[in-house]
Amino acid sequence: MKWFDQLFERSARKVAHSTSRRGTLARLGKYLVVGAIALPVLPFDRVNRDAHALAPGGGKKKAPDESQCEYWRYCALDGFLCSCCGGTTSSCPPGTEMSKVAWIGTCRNPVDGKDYLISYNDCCGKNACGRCLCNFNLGDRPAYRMGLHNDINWCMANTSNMFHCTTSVIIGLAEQHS
Ligand code: ABN
Repeated sequence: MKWFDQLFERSARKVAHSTSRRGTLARLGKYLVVGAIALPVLPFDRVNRDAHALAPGGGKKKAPDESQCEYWRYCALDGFLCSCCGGTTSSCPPGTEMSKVAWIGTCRNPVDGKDYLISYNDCCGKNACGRCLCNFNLGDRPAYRMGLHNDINWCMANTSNMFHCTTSVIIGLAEQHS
């Protein structure tokens, strides 16, 4: 039975050799190295990566800065931006009240190329905010046409006539007349 013992011993050694801890680790290390080299060149789909940050022209899109006079909704705004005064583009800062009357302008949204009616309501009840004064006058007409003039304190119909800042509320799409 010696031959049988030898055969068994040899095959046991072979198994032990090929499954040794060092051998397994060496094989694992080899796979890791090959994997690390191969992974970056695999064909990942990167088409949609950063898609949200791409502008139509392919460049990086910057979020519109609503505290800058150049923001499209302010094309006919004359006053202090409420977004710089504790409010937002379309809401008044705490402690002030939206004007009951307003001046309406028409501005083009560069994102969709459409014209929108914008209501420039003043916020009333506190003294002038003094920050982010903007004065764009698209469609503005001289003061004798009051409804077409933007240089007016629209707090005139409120309990307090004190002007604080101006909002830009989107009313809807402007009708196209041909
Ligand atoms: N609508 C803004 C404003 C307020 C007071 C005076 C002029 C303009």
